[in-house]
Amino acid sequence: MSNTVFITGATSGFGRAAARRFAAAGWSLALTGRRFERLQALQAELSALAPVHIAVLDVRDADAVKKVVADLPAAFRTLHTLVNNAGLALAPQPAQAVALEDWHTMIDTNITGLVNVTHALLPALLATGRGASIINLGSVAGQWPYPGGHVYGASKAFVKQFSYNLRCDLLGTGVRVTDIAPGMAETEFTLVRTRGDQAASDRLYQGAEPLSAEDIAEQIFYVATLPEHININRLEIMPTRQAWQAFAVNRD
Ligand code: NDP
Ligand code: 8X3
Repeated sequence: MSNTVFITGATSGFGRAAARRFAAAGWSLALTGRRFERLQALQAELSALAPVHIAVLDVRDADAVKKVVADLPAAFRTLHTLVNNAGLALAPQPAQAVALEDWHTMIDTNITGLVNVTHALLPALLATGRGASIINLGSVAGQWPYPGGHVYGASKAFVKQFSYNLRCDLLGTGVRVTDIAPGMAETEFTLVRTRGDQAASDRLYQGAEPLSAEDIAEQIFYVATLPEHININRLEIMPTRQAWQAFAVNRD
């Protein structure tokens, strides 16, 4: 029987590219996201390569997460890898200009959603034991501060620390945990962050040779298929053209 991967946010970007990467290797796919038409299209595209189960899921809804997990068909219940990918940034403005609702949406999705899914799938991962993986999508924003990062970066710092702490508790179970922390990658991420401003998204990536969704999917697949005795704790990846700047100083 093939290995099974459960991916959140499979309708776009890293999640969709990861679905394609695992399908190419013949893994069974449990794909979730809020946009049903995209899930359907992906299922139609990948079904020739691998078994594909799709389920509409908003990760913020703990009851819905439990139901999707309970309703997994028998063939998808022996879980090898969870890719906790669903997430978003909103409001690139300074903190003092951001609506509280946007902060709540990021916390509800990137933190609450991620723990909802992890909690619901931990029993299946523990049943698999050795070789199973939880792969969480963090970000460079969880490690390095920048203007406009406010709650987004803080939510990804949670992902990093939660991943490390899970490692401690799962020691001895065989279940691995990795925080994959990409830098600038061209997906629908900036379109979401700017609420649909395609020109702003294009400007950000133009000439920067950003990471692609496929670049990150390859890293996700790499982590999931390492020998069972290897755990990558955190994998931070930037485009060659991206780096840090000096501290900012406010002078009179
Ligand atoms: P995209 O916007 O292309 O994809 C985001 C995915 O998350 C979509 O499939 C979306 O699906 C899903 N999603 C968003 N909210 C929810 C929700 N409430 N419930 C379920 N699914 C949801 O962005 P990326 O592929 O770039 O982002 C994927 C992850 O990687 C995110 O966690 C992001 O923070 C992180 N990341 C992105 C970087 C980048 O530069 N692109 C860099 C570092 C990290 P749908 O709308 O159908 O629900
Ligand atoms: C997304 C990458 O650099 O916009 O997590 O924070 S960045």
